[in-house]
Amino acid sequence: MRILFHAIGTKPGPWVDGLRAALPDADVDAWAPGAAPADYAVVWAPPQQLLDEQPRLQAIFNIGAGVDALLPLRMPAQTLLVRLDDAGMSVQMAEYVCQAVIRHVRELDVYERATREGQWSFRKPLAREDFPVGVMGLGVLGTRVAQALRQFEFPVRGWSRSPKQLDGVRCFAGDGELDAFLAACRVLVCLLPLTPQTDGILNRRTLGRLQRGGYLVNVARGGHLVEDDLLALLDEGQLAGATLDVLRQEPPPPEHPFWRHPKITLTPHTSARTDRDASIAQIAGKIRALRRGEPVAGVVDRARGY
Ligand code: NDP
Ligand code: OXD
Repeated sequence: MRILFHAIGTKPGPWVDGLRAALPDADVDAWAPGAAPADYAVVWAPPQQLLDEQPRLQAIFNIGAGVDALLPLRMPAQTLLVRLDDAGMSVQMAEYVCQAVIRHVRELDVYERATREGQWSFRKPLAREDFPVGVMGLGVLGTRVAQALRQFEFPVRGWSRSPKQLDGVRCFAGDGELDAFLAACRVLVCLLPLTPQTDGILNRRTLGRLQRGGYLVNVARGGHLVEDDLLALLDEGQLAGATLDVLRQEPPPPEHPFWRHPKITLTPHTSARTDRDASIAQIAGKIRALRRGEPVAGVVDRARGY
């Protein structure tokens, strides 16, 4: 069995060594143009050339949860496309989103600014019941995030494509229930995959339906957000602020208004990082299962887009 590794912006050495250790009977190499035919590829945002040169791949393992960079590429219909499920990401995402929501509701940024200016003064605490949080996307990550927010006793709502039942979470489903979901939220967390249906879904119309003084946490993909609409809604006071981990262009150009906007907290696509050891263990387990002819979790439905 032969495996190729290629991930843009990532040194291949530790991944290749890790895959060799996890699958001692496999021949594992970093991909280079003209590489000998392989059975599996482990990738992040590969070039079309890799797929064109490797038409016999049985499965392509994406070392992330989102497959939006892979789906536009040409590949044989029978090649399985497999995403990471969780592999250490959901706990990180829960930490990140909870800190963003808590930071906003406890006004920690206001306190930080005040103490830096030498002020030691208290503010009337805000009630978490006044901050219903809506999680868009109740998949592997969204479910864990919704459960973590419940632990802090926030009212939690969720929205997904198909109906869900989650303990303590008021669930909405489908386009028909989107407006009712938004109206029931003051804080909105985006954990949707980027697909033709969800591209630009965070826009003036949808964000304008949140309860006034709303707050946005986008940890999914920059393509979900219409950036000018966010700026306008912040100026108008419809939204109180936003925490953005993802942007349409990463990094944004130096003149981008988000860098210095007082109501926007920006992080560099770091809310849930790929955990190399956990990912290698998961991918190796799936390769072993496929070789035994067993089904594996996390196979992407290409028509659905996630
Ligand atoms: P999943 O595929 O497990 O879950 C996706 C969820 O979105 C599902 O609940 C699905 O509904 C719902 N959904 C999809 N399309 C629609 C739609 N048109 N309308 C309503 N709901 C929809 O994904 P994950 O939870 O694993 O990951 C979510 C995204 O998070 C990734 O695609 C990636 O873009 C992003 N991500 C960002 C990271 C970062 O560091 N910033 C790290 C990791 C992931 P249903 O359940 O009905 O299918
Ligand atoms: C992912 C990501 O999708 O890192 O895993 O954004």
